[in-house]
Amino acid sequence: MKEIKTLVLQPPISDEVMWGRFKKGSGYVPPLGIMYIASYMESKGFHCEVLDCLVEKYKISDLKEHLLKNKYDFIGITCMTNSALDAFASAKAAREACPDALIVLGGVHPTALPEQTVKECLEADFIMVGEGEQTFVDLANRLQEGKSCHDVDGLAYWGKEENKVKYTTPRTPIPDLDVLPFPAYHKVPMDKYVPHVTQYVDLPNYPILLQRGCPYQCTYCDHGAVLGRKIRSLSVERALENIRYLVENYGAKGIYFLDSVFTVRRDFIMKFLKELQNQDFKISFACNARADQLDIELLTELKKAGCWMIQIGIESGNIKSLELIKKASYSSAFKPDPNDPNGRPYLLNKYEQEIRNCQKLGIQVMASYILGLPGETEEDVEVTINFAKKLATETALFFLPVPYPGSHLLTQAKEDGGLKENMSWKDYSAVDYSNPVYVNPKIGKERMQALLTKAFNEYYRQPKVIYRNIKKITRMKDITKYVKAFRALTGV
Ligand code: B12
Ligand code: SF4
Repeated sequence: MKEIKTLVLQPPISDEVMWGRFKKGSGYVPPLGIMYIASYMESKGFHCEVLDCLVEKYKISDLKEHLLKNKYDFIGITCMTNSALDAFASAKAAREACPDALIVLGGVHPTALPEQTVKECLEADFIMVGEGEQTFVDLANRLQEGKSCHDVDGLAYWGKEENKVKYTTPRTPIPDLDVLPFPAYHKVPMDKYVPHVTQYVDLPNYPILLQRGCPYQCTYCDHGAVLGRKIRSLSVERALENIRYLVENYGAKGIYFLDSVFTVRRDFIMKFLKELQNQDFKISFACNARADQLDIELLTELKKAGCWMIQIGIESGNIKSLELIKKASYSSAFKPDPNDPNGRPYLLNKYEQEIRNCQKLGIQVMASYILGLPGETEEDVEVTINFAKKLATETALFFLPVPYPGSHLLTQAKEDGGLKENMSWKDYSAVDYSNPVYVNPKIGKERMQALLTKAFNEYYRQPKVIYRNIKKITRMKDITKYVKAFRALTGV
């Protein structure tokens, strides 16, 4: 049987699209999605290379040269919305360099918009919808056996005879994550990965995913499209094994848990944290969480296990906006708090309470906010900026609304009348607002951009934020890191 030569790749993406105003501190994270595909391929007996054009700082010409030199039979390209044009350009380069190769596109963007992606990227033979591991292996098997690929589950493609987009049976998510090998760390240059300066305290620092899926329905997020609403977790044993593997083989001192909501399954995470505390290695870690799920007991366990930072999507200081974006899963969260003499809504009080708990325990918080959501006025944006300033977390990130395909925010933005027509995928950058996809009609583009700059400038010039960050400097090497972070966030 013919041995097929396979590559999965992350396309070259410009720094402007990737990092925009955060360019000065830009960093790189191993692309776990395609690394999972490569290791799964390997576990099924296929050789599969991984090329991360971002960390290699490849331009499209470098990619083409690489493809010409290596002549692959099977090429998979990962694709997010803001960099969809880069993924399409990579597919074109792949087609030119390896004309007979099977070329497929997968990831969040094709999953949200399979029909459109098939039509926009005719160089790709197939678009893969959903999780890619099994679909990719099934295609490799067909290719090796010289059989047709058109009956493999989880695909969309252009039906030449019917002259329309056709679909195969949808692929169901992998139920047991323990069957997956660890991502193919050995296929990427692990020593080149240094994350964004705000995302670590100790290096080397690598990402891990313990759980896939998210049951929440925040309207600005399209996360559910690929990984689904149902939570699937590694077993605690397997999760610890993955960390140990990174510690022993790559000297990891820090971990970033990429799970959309690390604390979503309280029982699982409590058990995991207790076991982590008993290990003979120590790591510092950061994770993503929702404030409405936190409490002092959980935070204490997080701290004891080595958590130095939690990223929390606060998003707004306006309760009507929090309700619009469905930021809580229960409606009482938006109502006045019965225990508050001033009748402030429960969710805002909960945010403040849990941020203060983090501050008490010495866990840093990176809070993110969206300014100018549909329906908001300039005054509402000021309310959010002031709420952020009151919380005074060590780091705050301010974004303008980006209505991703597959998200309900897209409908909300359309109804609001602010969604741009004839936009390009690169306008979806969440950090470069030169040509935003959505402009709040009550505020206007120039004012939205000005408010964003104002938010960053006012926030990081607050003495209590500066003090809180300086207090964290306990080692000489932290000074350079904090200067870098300050410059990255304020753009000075
Ligand atoms: C880590 C991460 C990053 C990292 C690394 C990204 C990377 N390439 O791995 C960094 C910091 C660079 C990043 C940047 C951005 N990110 Co990000 N990121 C994530 C995060 C938290 C985890 C990604 C991950 O590893 N998932 C786990 C793996 C297993 O899933 P996966 O990557 O989706 O891959 C599976 C499938 O999609 C599929 N698949 C993926 N690629 C391919 C390729 C082929 C050929 C096949 C067959 C299948 C396939 O198979 C994989 C395995 O099952 C997700 C949220 C999440 N929890 O998923 C957001 C997320 C993917 N990011 C998002 C966004 C918006 C961004 C940014 C635009 C933010 C910004 N800075 O402005 C940029 C864009 C970067 C870009 N490439 O263009 C959105 C995507 C929205 C969209 N439609 O594009 C997400 C979904 C977050 C959200 N909830 O909105 N991100
Ligand atoms: S923003 Fe986070 S909590 Fe909300 S749906 Fe997306 S992944 Fe889930």
